[in-house]
This record gives sequence, C-alpha cells and structure tokens, in this order.
Amino acid sequence: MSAKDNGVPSGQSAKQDQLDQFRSDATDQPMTTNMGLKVNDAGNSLKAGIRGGTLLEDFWLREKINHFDHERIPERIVHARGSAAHGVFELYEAIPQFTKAGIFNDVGRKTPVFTRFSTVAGSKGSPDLARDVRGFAVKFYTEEGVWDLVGNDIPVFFIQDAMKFPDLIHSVKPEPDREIPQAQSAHDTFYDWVSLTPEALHNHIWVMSDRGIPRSLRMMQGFGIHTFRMINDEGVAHFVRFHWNPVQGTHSVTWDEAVKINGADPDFHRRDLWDAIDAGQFPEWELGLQIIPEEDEHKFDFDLLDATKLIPEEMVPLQVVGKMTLNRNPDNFFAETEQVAFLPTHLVPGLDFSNDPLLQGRLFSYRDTQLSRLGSVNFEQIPINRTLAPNHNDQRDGHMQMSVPKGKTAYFPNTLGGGCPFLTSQKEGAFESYTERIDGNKIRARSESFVDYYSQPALFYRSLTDWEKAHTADAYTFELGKCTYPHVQKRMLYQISQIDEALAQQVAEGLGLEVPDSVDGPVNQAISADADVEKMQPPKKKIYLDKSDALSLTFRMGSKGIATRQIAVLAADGFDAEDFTAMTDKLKAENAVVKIVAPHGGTITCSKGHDHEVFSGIMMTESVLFDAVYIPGGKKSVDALLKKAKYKKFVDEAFMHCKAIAVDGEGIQLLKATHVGEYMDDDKAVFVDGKPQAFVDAIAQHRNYDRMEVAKMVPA
Ligand code: HDD
Repeated sequence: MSAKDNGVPSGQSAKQDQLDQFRSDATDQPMTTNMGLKVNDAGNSLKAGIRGGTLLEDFWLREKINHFDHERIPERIVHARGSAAHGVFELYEAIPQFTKAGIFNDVGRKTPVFTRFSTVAGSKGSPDLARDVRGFAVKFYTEEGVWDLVGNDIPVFFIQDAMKFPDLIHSVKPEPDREIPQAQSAHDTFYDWVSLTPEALHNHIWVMSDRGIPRSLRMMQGFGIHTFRMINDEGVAHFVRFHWNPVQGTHSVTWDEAVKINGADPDFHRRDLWDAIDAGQFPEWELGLQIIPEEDEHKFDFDLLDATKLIPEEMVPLQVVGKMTLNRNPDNFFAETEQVAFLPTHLVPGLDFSNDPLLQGRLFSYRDTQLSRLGSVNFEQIPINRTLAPNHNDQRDGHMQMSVPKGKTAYFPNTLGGGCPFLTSQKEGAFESYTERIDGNKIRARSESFVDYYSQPALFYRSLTDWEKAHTADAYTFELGKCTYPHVQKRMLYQISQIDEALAQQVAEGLGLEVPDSVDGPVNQAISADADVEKMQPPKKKIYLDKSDALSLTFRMGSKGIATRQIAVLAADGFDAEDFTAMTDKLKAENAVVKIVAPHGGTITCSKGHDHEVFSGIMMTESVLFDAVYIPGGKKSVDALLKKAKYKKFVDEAFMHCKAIAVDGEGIQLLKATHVGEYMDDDKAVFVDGKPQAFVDAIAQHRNYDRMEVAKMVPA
C-alpha cells in the first residue's frame, strides 16, 4: 500500500519517499513464492498419494513453514510494549546563538520524525495501562544525519549511574523463580531494591502519582532527561534539557480505571493513538529547551549531571522552539515499530553529550542491544532506521548487508580508490566532539554532589494538588500492600517518611503498620565495598523552592477542546431525536467521537423513526473506555435502559471517575436510579436538560476532581 492511499493524509516527506521504495502492496497481485513463482494452492502440501506422506520436495511448504518458524525476534529487554507514528518537526525560531544544528536553524525545514512510545517493564503483549514510566523516543531524520532523542514521560530517571541499570530492571521485571508479576512494579523484589536505593525515590514518586497512568500517549509530556550540550558555530557550548509538552494537555486516568481498562481494552493507548491519527486529529507536542550557560554549571543546589534531578521551570524557564506533529500511522508494525532502533549515540553536529554517568553508559548499551535484537551490525540499513544523509565509509559485509558498495578499496587511507571516501573538516559539516577540559583521577566512585535523594521528591509532592496527593498515597498503599516481606514494607515506609511524614503516615495506616523512626543499617546500602557508607548517607531534605507549579498535572491540563474525546450515548429504541441531535451535533462539531451504547448491537430507532448505528451493545463495552456520558430523553428508551443493571453501573462508574455527565428529558430517571442521583445537585459536571456548551466545557476540563470526595462513596 503506498503512502498516498492508506486512508490517512500521507504526511509525505523525504523519509516517506525513501520508505516508498521498500513498501510492497499485494492489491490485485497474484500470490507467489519468495522468488516470484506464481502459486496455485496455499492449503495442501505435496503428498505421495492423496492420503500419503508429505514429500521433502515440497519447497513451497518448506519455504512457508520455515519462514514462519523464524518470524520472532527477541523483544526489547525494556520498553518491549510500544506504539509509534510518523510525523514532522517544525522549528518556530532559529537559535544559532546556542547550536549550529541545522534542525535548530533552518526555520523552513520540515524534519521527518518517527516517534515510539512505550511502557518500560512489561512484555510486548502486556496491557497499556500498567502503572509505569512511558518511553518517548523520537527519531529525527535530519539532513545532516539521524538524531535520536530517547527520553521518557517523566523528567527524572530511577538511577544516577548506568552501572545500576541491570539491577533496577532485574528487580522490577517478573521475579525469576515463578515469572510473576507481569508489567507491575508492585512486588517484593522491586521494593527491596527501591527501599535500599533512595536515588530511585524521585522517579518513583512520579510513577506513584497519576503520571504513571496517562489517559493517552498523546496527553503526556516527554523529556530528554539528561543534560546535553548544544554547540554553536563559534564552538561555544551551553547545557540543555529537552521537554516535549503535549498541545492536547496532560491528562491521566485513575487507578480504578486503569485496572478496568487493562481488562476491557488492553490496547487502549495503542488504539487511541492509531484512531486519532487515522481520523486526522494529529497529536502535537511543543519542544521546550532549558538552556544553561556552561559557567552556571555549579549554580544549582543539585548537580546538572545527576539524571535523578530536574531543573524546576521556575529556575530555568522553557524556551519553546518548535513543534512535532504525528500525522501518519505506520504501514506495518513489525517492519517499522518493532524494527526501529533508537540510539542516544545517533546525533548531529551542534549537539553533544555531557558527562552524566547514566548517559555515558547508555552510549554503549543501545548499539549493543540492537545486535542481539535485530541480529546484525547492518541494522541501520533497515528502511525505518536508514538515514536521509548520504553515507559512505569502509565498513563492509556482515549479516544481511543490503547495499552493494562498488570499488576496490575498503580501507583508509588509500590511493587506489582516489582517497575516497574522504574526510571533511568541522567547517565542512563534520561532527567533532566538544573539546572539554578534563583534569582528574581515574576513579570508580560517585560525586558527593549526587547525594541528595529527598529534596526533589519532597518538592514534587508539595507541588501536587490535594487530589493528586490522595491518588499518590493510594498508589503507594496498593503497591506496598502487594509486598509480602514486612521488613521491606517498613524500610520503604521509612524512605517515604523522609520525603513527607504525613504521606508515610497515610500509607502506613492503609497497610496497618507503623512508620519506623529508623531502619537497620544504612538506607543507602554500600554500592562499593570501599565506599565510606556513612558519608554517602542522604542528608536531610533541602527546601530551595517551596513549590513548582509545573510539576502538577494541572499545570498543562487545559485542552484546546474536546477533539477525539470518546462520548458514550446511552440510548435504546425510541430515544428523543431532537435532544440527541442538538447534543451530538455540538459534540461532533467539536470533533469529539460520539458512540451509541445500546442494549444490543446493530441499529436502534429514534423518536422520528430513523435508524442509528450502535457502536456497542452494553454488555460488550465498559464505562472506563469513555471520557463522558450523555443520556438523551425518550420514555421508551430510558425505560429500556433501566431494565439493564449494567447501565446503572456504567453511569456510577463515570461519576466515580469524575467524568462529565449530561442528560435530557427522561434521561434523569436513569441518574436517579444510580448513586449520582444522591450527589448531582451540587456537581459542576453533571448537566440536566439541554446544556451542550456547558457539557463540552466540562469535558475539556478532563475531570471534575472536586467531586473526588463524594465519588469515593459510590460503590462501583
Ligand atoms: Fe533505555 C530502550 C529511555 C536509561 C538501556 N530506553 C529504551 C527506550 C526508551 C529508553 C524510550 C525504548 C526505545 C524504543 O522505543 O525502541 N533509557 C531511557 C531513558 C533513560 C534510559 C530516558 C535514562 C534517562 N537505558 C537506560 C540505561 C540503559 C538503557 C541507563 C543501560 C545501561 N534502553 C536500554 C536498552 C534498550 C532501551 C536495553 C532496550 C531496547 C533498546 O534499547 O533499543 O539498550
């Protein structure tokens, strides 16, 4: 299928032109063997007699089964579960003062991108709504080469040094003896490790907050996390941190929804991303930079090289420089989303690394992992990974070499090949590593400037709204409640108490435990036999900023509208056509997705006798899959709804999850038959009789979290 006719606007670009050369399309084509031999039978093997044994001669059978036997490649060791899309990055303003990178200077350029979102811990087939960090990896196909910004949706990482990465992942993955639990951090080995590794607490509290369960991949931020460098034409460097902010706003679901969505639609995020792009509702993110002059490196209360620390936006504001739009779904999941290989070492002139010890380790890991995952040193030749920049060197051969290099020479220097490929200078566009003065002892240790583990998780927690705080406490309680070793639970409670005593107290109450005043042994366990463990114990938390508004989900919660929001219309035969049209015309005009949930599939008839297509029968769907609920009037319709208990559960759940609800006419009878009836009078997101605009405004707010206290009373 070509880029033009897959039903979505093509988002054609130089990268799409390149991919077009590899796309194949079987429409109107005969079936053939791999060698193009036409075949006349795809269901019977070649036999010695109609009931006889299969012949070894059957090359068609062997080709088909042999290919099938080798279809799987190892899943990613982390971030195995992912979804991706093509798009474009456009620059708003050139920043030559900071970097010479073409992508940040050429305002007219539309740089093609391929972006893959993922969960971290689960396997390839795990559910989307696991409580987890989300990967946010962007491949920019720039004119100068590929730049991969391989980030996450949380601005800080679990650990400070790559040396600990295998320990972190081994602790969170299913336990090795019985391979459970899948895609969950709520188990003993993870908390044994976290409670001994307080540098993980900052990332961890983000995951315990609603950030760990986003409403949509389109509605989360992205962060490059590490401090990188930008280098300008004069060779002057600035430190930089990268932020992606979703134009759709930042939104999450509640834990109760997440648990239920995982059962009702384990592909919820993948489907949501695909459907939005397919409908032409292209998700967008603005790229913001936090730029720090090199001379300011030591001006902060934390170390810029420490990936467990964020730089509050109040200290270094974001400079928004451009926008990414995802405008095209992949044609083939395996060829594109699975085979795409992101490497932090893929970068372009004008950008460079810092000495962040986590980043430095990543510079080794990603190329290494592609070799076992994709099986060959030639993985960069796979279509989705190919650069748009012309590329020539003397690297040759290897499994699945796809190009046919001409000439006699594959070495440098040479005269027999005319000295080609030849070297270029920095001025001619060559990449050169930033010249950084290094003066120090070779040492296997950690800088004391990294030993502050509680200040920033505490800042994060202080910056949350009350409802975010309540959700965070619930999450800690749930997760620790799954641990079976009391000493692990207690050590974790102690760690939480160092962040916030009231939070620890709340969690302890839920667990039926006491918050300990101290724990046996150092809380930052020796990571080196020679380390002075006492010296490396975290100091009491510092308060260098009372609060950072940008850390709360609410800071970027405002949506531009309700496009792509899923609205359930609960209706049966005889529903009021006028109510329905007034409300749904308004919702559709705002590009919301209106779906009728009827007592059965097929069609239902309105009061005017017209047939309306049903999206789903009530028994085949769940309230958690929708953002809002509308019930039109019509006595016959509402009476039919009242006869099915699932409708009451549907409405109660929507209320409990703080969603907007609107009813017209007799629709109120259904509300009165639910718990909503008891609480609706004072609620600012329950609308009775003909208030389409107010309903739309409430959906755009995502949730009415003011309702949270009463919503807790609803047994749904
Ligand atoms: Fe990593 C994949 C993000 C630290 C080793 N990582 C991977 C992906 C993302 C991240 C988004 C999925 C890419 C894709 O969609 O294919 N990783 C991060 C971030 C980190 C980080 C934001 C810290 C700031 N990672 C990190 C360390 C190591 C790795 C410290 C090892 C020392 N990461 C890997 C890996 C993966 C990977 C094992 C698995 C699949 C892959 O690379 O291609 O090499």
